[in-house]
Amino acid sequence: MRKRRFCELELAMTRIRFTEKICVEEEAALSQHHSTAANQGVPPDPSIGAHGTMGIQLTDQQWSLLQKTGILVGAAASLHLAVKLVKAYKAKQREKKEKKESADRVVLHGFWRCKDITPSVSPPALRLEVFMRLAKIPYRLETEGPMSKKHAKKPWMMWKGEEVADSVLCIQRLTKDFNVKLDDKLTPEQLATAHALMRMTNEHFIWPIVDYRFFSDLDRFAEVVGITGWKKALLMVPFLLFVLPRVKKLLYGLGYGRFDKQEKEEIIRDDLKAFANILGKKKYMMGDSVTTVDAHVFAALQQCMLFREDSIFHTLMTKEYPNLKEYVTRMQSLAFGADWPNAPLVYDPK
Ligand SMILES: N[C@@H](CCC(=O)N[C@@H](CS)C(=O)NCC(=O)O)C(=O)O
Repeated sequence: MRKRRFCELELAMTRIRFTEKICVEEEAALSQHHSTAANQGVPPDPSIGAHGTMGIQLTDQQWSLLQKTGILVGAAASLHLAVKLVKAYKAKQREKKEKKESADRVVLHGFWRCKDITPSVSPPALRLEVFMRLAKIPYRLETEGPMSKKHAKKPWMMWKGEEVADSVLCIQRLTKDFNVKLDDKLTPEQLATAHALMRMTNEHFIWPIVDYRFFSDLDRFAEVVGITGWKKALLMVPFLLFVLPRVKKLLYGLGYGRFDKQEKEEIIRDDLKAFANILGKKKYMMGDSVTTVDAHVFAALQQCMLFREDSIFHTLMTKEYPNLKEYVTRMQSLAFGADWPNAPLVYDPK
């Protein structure tokens, strides 16, 4: 829309410039004719400059240039509009198909798989997918779709013809609709602890992960998502120019981005120590049975294991708190089994 207005504005400006140029030329020709006529003592020829500054006479060359400009601008605007219409049509068709499909299974809008490494580099997308596997809910992962209409983020899901944004809201909705009993044995106090743990994981611990990923070892992240060689050179420029400044601003706004390296390492250590102490010798966060909060905690801790071996996350989880590394392995096999890490896009527990 903005581009079309810009094209129209360009066309109008071209016309104005043209008119101005021709008016100036005509005025000059007219005044030269008048002064020559006066010098010669003859009356000026009324046919010269008959249209004055209002009647614009274009030469053939000027007309043809104006027409060509108009045609080019018109063609570009029509092409832009056509592309927009085709995209809108395709999106509508996809939505229609997905609404139908979502009567029987969830369509999970997430990110691409990372071959031989991890099913997702997005903690929220991974937690939703893990939850569906723990609860045996059939789904299809859609990696090419748009961001959610409501939050402009991923993941989101199409379920029963409805778009549900936000992984936590998706989990709550599916728990209700599928009558998921993962947390049924938890006492109100345990439920509250699980809730606090879920919030700490999703609303706090996520930021050290994001910060480390983008500002301490971006090369490793590029490697994990399979962007290497010429693709990396090509994508790095827009990423450095547009994505990283946005993330930096976000982290600064949250406060985490204002800590120095040593302070950040203290925060990471304290959080991992808390996870390790809550887990203790248990198999899962809330006991020996898996519960919903494990989907949240696992999705975050698994991402920490993707960092290089000499990273603070990896070192702590391997050497100081090895129960966390074992937990990640246990959860991986419980949720994905043999599908780890190259899980198929469709999960059908039947
Ligand atoms: N609270 C949301 C967080 C989702 C989120 O932040 N997703 C990231 C990708 S991991 C995203 O879409 N970012 C794009 C953006 O913020 O523009 C959830 O749990 O689903």
